Amino acid sequence: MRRWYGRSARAPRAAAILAPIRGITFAIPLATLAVVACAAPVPEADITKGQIRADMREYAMGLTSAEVRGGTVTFIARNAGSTVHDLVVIRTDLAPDMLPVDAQTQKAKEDGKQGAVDQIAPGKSANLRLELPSGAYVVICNVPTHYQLGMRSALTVK
Ligand SMILES: [Cu+2]
Repeated sequence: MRRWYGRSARAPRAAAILAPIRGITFAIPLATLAVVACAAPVPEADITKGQIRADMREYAMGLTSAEVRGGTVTFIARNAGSTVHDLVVIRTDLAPDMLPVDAQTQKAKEDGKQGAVDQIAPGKSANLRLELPSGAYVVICNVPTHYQLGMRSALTVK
């Protein structure tokens, strides 16, 4: 008898706890669908016109081309991630993962910086047009720690 009473007393409590959890698991797939449906189309980048799209996410910097001819180069900095990112173009002979990092700011040193776009919100794109002479470049995100976490990519201007 004791056992029976014990179970029946607990049962309604368990149901009350489960009800909101069920609501959450149902809401998450719906929210994901809404975000995907509203996402902006991926901007086209035509390398024959000197256009390179930089796809930024946690924590990678993907370039649609690793080589481009010298002259006017347009970077389409696209934040495909879920946090704010920057795009910084640096002319350097150092390997992409060898830029010195400032221990205080946790940012890579920007010696040789050619241009930048700051604070690109998730889902947004911004264009950066630069005149680039031939040489070796590294394209990075310099939000503190993002460079070290892998947001860097090599670019050769021919
Ligand atoms: Cu970043």
